Amino acid sequence: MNPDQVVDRSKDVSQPLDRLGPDEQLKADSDYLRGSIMEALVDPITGAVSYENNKLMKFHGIYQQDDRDIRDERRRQKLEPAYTFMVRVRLPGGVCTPEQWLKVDELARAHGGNTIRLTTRQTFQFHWIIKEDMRATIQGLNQVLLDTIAACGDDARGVMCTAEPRDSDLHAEVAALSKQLSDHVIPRMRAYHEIWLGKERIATSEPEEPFYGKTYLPRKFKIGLVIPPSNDIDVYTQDLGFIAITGPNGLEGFNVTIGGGMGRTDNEARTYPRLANVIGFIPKEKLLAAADAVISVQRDYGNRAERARARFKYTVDDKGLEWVAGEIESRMGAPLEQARPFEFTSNGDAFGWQENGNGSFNYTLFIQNGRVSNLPGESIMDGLRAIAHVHRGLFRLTPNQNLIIADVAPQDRPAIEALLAQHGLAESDRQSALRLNSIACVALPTCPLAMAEAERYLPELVGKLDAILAENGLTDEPITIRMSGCPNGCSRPYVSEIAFTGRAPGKYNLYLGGGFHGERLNTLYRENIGEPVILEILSEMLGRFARERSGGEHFGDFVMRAGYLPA
Ligand code: SRM
Ligand code: SF4
Repeated sequence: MNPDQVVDRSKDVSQPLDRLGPDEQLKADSDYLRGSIMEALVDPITGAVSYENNKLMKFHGIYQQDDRDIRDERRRQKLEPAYTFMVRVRLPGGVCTPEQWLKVDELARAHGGNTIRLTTRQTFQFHWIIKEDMRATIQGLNQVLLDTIAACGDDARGVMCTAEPRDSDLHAEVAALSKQLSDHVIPRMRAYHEIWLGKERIATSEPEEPFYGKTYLPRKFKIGLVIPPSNDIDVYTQDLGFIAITGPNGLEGFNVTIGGGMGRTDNEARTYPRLANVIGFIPKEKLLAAADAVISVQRDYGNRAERARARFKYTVDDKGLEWVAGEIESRMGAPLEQARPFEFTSNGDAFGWQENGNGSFNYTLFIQNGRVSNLPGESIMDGLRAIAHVHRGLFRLTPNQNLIIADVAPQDRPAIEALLAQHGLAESDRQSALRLNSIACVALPTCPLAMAEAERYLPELVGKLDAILAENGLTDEPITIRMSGCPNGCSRPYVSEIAFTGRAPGKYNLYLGGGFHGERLNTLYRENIGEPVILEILSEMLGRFARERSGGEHFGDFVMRAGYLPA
């Protein structure tokens, strides 16, 4: 056993299955996530897969969906729903090469409805893929060394990392660690290689999943590494976070955060968003050991009976922070050191051209809600394909759904600038600061859980709020605004200064008072309201904010101080 790897991976660690929820039995009976996916893919009778296979395919990074815009019409015509699949790539730290970009672009044009979606966790999603095209899509990704393993499912997901590479050496080191950590924590999943890549099943007496066992984790588990002063990954919303701490010689280690999460269910007070706690410091050499220790605590003590309470944040609250921290220390075989000082200043992106410490440049492109497609006057998809053909650096997807064309050598900058201009992208950041700080989840028409629009509506609402901001001289005032089509919170709304979560078509809960750099949860202000009421409320508040704010005060802090919300 690697001495840094304190969890013994040589035993099958699956929990006993008595008194556990149905998903636990499903996982246990799945033959390590194989189920009958292979057969389902070639079943010509339906465009869908069974309920069980759909659940298992999430571990492979795939979700079955149907086009909700035409669901009723299909029902009227007595047709099965228009089934398609969403495929999510695992992209640690959001880093991809131009070659990988070109392949993603090619696959999206061939199978994914001519569009790519950049997500809030720095990766690509393809939508609209039909069952017959799924293998070709995943094999295409494999050609450029991309995979979709554990992009969803009850396992440790793709690891996030601060996107902005301005302090080049530090960033390179932390980004490399996020990749190493992602490769370390994903399940072994031989099923993935057999089903999608046509590899032979190998008979072996070795345990297939020495760390996870047959039942994997109780629920999804999210990890992120962040480099202050940016808190772009919203580290306090991660199940497990690592805050980079530097000294005179660069990266020394990380403060460890545990127990963050956003999801909640309406009218279910036992579910709630929770900010992570900082539990201590680890030297950088202990990163993998610390992750193993934390994930194994959740594996062994997470709630496997009640899925709605299975996230790590509830384990932390149910068992107690001190107990969980103690268990982590004992599994690490060393105490956590005292957390070290750090400071966050924002969770947004710095747009336009920025110079790196090593003399190269980055261009951060604003991509509204992460939607890469070709729009009239703004051919984002064609433009980025053209740039990928000449770019010699990397692309970095940001946690705010934007894109950094990174590591551009000074002599290459004019060519990139010309292509940005040619495709209508050169002024992507000439927007109100509100729009530049907006995030919306996908929601309709693909998300089965959406109760209201998000991506297709927030841009319009921001346009109306922009008019109010302009009247009050606030166009350049950065305010975070996020919309999710349901309470699950995929846009991380509960740490935003202004947030909406969908309740019904055209109706949202309004939350206010989140911290500007993600340090404070917001509070429910009004329930189930439509656009006229939203505009009326925010018009009054933004007017007062413009007149009464104290120097440099952020909107989220102002609504708290002005007494709109309980202290
Ligand atoms: Fe999410 C489920 C989309 C980030 C909390 N999320 C879903 C599904 C897969 C719906 C489903 O279960 O069938 C959505 C697919 C919609 C579609 O058509 O694409 C979906 N989530 C997304 C994305 C694409 C939103 C986006 O617009 O970018 C993000 C993909 C991230 C990625 O690349 O992995 C996305 N989801 C998040 C985040 C933000 C984050 O992780 O930083 C959260 C809140 C943080 C958290 O997990 O606490 C989030 N998604 C959820 C939840 C609620 C989990 C909970 O604890 O209750 C669900 C529902 C569930 O798991 O049962 C969910
Ligand atoms: Fe779907 Fe809800 Fe997530 Fe939006 S927040 S993508 S509506 S699950």
